[in-house]
Amino acid sequence: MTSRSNDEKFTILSPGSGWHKPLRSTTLEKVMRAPNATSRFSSIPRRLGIAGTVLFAAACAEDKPLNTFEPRGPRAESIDTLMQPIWILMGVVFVLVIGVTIGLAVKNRVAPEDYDENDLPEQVHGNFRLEIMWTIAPAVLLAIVSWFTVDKIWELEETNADPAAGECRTNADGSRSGDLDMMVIGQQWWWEYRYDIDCDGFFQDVDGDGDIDDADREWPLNIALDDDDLVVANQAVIPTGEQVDLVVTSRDVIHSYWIPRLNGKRDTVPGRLHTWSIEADAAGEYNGWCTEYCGLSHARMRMSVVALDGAEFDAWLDNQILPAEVPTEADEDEFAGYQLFQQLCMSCHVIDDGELDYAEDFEAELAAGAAPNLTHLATRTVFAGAIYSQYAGVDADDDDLDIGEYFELSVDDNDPDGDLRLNEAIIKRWILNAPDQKAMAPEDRRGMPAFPQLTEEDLDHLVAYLATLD
Ligand code: HEC
Ligand SMILES: [Cu+2]
Repeated sequence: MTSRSNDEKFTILSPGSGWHKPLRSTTLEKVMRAPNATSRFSSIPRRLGIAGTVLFAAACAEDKPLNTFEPRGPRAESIDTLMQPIWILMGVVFVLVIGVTIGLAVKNRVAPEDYDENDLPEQVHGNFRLEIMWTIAPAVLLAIVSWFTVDKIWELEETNADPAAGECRTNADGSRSGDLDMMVIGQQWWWEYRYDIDCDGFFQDVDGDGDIDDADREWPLNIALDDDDLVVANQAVIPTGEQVDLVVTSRDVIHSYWIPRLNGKRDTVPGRLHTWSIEADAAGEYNGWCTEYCGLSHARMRMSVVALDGAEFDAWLDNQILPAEVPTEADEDEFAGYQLFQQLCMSCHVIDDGELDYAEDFEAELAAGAAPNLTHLATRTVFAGAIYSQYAGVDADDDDLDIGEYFELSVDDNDPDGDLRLNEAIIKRWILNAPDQKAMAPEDRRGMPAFPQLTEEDLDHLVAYLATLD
């Protein structure tokens, strides 16, 4: 390396030379003396002002379904309580560090007319006391923060007590006791929920040794999962004011489950069973978004959790566990739709008419292993990874309606007293060409294929049939 001239060395140290390459002092002087030097710097506060206003305005949005700062359940609340003082602490540290830095720079500024290129700052080795201080202070702060954080992590891991024998969310005599356990299965690019309604866990005795143990859980999910559990897709319904314990996992790649208003995130990892929980204080719809990049339609993999008050939830559950009704030949359209569905759709979708053995009847048809269970499709307000509202009230002919609009509408559409019907146009469009609505790879058995052969009449029949699935 060639040695630099004195001039160059000096320039690196000189005040104001924050540019990424050393300027020769002559250039520096030119910049500092340039007539527009002051206006150049005075625009910085203005820019900061604009950036601040934009950030502030963005935070003022009315509808913030993904806002962690507006917790709606004890778990999210508890995270928020931890986060608030940490934000304040970080704010104080930020202001102190930046303030002192700017303050010192301003204090030691040299006016251009006093600038003397031979006036070197005093060369010091350092300040031992200061250095010790700013090593210890952050360490102490971080230790305090981590103490409370680790404590919170344990707290968030707490699950409900295991149900006593014979005590279950839905007892055989119709009574309700015990807590609700739910399995969440991430999937490219939608969510499956399994309700352990008989309180025997999510797995079944595959090897027939009279015990549900790790050996049973090691089977591929499709085979290991309990046939008797209630299976729904994309929209989970939970009772308000009750902690619902979750077991989260995935059928393909790593996803992450996150309903910001109800709890933090938990990754869903294939082959692993992670515990988590959600709880909502009040009835309503709570939305989330897959937060681990999972391929093509990651951005369109949302979640919807609807919390209903106790009695309403029980009614919902009573209905969900009923098998789907098979239309009779008297209902011509529905019956035609049913037949079409059997031909074209049953290779992937499950509609449980009471006769079905989930594990036996559906070998892994898709690489991903399954498609949404449609048994009570019409009782959900959303479909396709919760990106579309299923209900009319949406302008059915408007192709340009964006996701945000569907999203807003799906909240209102959840009104059980509302005058709702399936949004036929949107569902037909989906059936006809799903990959056009949501990027998928059906040729790689990930997602739903298009059915260009279907006529308008076929679609009418299919939708008539799907509408009976309530
Ligand atoms: C090759 C497998 C496959 C076939 C065949 C198939 N689907 Fe699908 N279907 C899927 C998958 C996978 C999804 C989930 C796509 C997503 O949201 O990412 C889906 C989603 C849906 C949904 C939305 C459900 C929800 O809860 O999100 C409906 C409705 C639907 N399909 C109807 C049909 C109909 C009607 C047919 C027959 C004409 C059909 N599907 C054939 C795989 C299939
Ligand atoms: Cu995902």
